[in-house]
Amino acid sequence: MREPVTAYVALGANLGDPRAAVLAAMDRLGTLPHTRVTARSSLWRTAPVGTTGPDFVNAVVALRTTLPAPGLLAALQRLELEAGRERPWPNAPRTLDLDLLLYGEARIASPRLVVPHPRMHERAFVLAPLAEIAPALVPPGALAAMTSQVIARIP
Ligand code: PH2
Ligand code: MG
Ligand code: MG
Repeated sequence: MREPVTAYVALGANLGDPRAAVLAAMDRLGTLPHTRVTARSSLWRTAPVGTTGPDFVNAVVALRTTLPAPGLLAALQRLELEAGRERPWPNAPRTLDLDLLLYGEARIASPRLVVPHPRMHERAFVLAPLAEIAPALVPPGALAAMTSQVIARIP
């Protein structure tokens, strides 16, 4: 039996009913084999970064899992497909995006998966929800340096 690992997954959507999609995905993550959801951030409404289109709903969850990282990635991609994810062009509006941010202390650089997520520390829509559930993982001052990114916690 493998040792359980704490992994962090970023959720995002800006097509269809983003709020419902993100909430449903949080529940679905808890049904993955050998996996529990141990923390959920609030939902955040965020302006698109590096792309155009509707505002996003973003969130982050913590998982405790014994799935290996490639198995977890495959499960995330399956959930995206089940939510109707299409990829007509890079960063196109999407019904659901699930990004593996961190997998324990692992550093992974394979053609299919890079962990820690290479852009997570530039993105307020990742750091704000991550700070709610794992403040120690967000460098002090990081969010304050991103005030140009418009985000609001959904009450
Ligand atoms: N995801 C991206 C690119 N830009 N902007 C916001 N606000 N939220 C996202 O989830 C997001 C983005 C690439 O996956
Ligand atoms: Mg993404
Ligand atoms: Mg993605």
